Amino acid sequence: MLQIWGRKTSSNVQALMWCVGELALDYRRYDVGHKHGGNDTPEFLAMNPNGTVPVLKDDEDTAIWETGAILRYLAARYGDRSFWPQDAGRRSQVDMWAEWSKINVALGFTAPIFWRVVRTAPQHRDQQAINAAAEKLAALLNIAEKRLSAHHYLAGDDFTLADIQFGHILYRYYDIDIPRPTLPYLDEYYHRLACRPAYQEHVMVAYEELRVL
Ligand SMILES: N[C@@H](CCC(=O)N[C@@H](CS)C(=O)NCC(=O)O)C(=O)O
Repeated sequence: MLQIWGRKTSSNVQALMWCVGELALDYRRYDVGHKHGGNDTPEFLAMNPNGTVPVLKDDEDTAIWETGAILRYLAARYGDRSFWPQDAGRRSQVDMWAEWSKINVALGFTAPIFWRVVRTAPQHRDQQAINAAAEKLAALLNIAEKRLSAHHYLAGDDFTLADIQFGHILYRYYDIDIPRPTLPYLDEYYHRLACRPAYQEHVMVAYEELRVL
């Protein structure tokens, strides 16, 4: 059985848990990080010297950290060929969109926007910085919009690992109060993701405990 360390309000843990849910894998998850603590103990740091979540163990000896690496591990080990193609050429397309999503979209949303809106007290909120980050993110989402106007999913017509890396931030993106461009294909795509039981269970999670008032 998989063992997973990480609180369910962490966006990286959500990406991992969504993947675990899609692949219907058995797991035990331990609440670690933020208000739960537990990520600065010698035992935890021996698994992940960065003190961050998530961490995954699929056997007693090997800990894996870095969400992208964990997702690729699960996809390679447990995914089918449409989720994570075996052919290197086809896989490169899924990997490319997954990497793009992690580096640009997720990192362009979480700290510059989500943290500034939800994890910052209203009197300290920098609306100008939020608007600038939202504009930068909109340029990226426009790329996704074009892609989704021609394909059902980000890497093509199958649901793949790229959708996990991209789609896991969309619940929060649509839920918080920020300026959003009109992107009808992205809206439809999000509604398709929101119909998936694993998305509902692991991504559409209340984040009130993170809010700074
Ligand atoms: N690059 C790492 C980043 C991990 C990371 O920053 N995780 C955050 C949660 S999303 C964390 O551990 N924060 C400290 C905490 O929860 O206490 C990854 O992709 O796994």
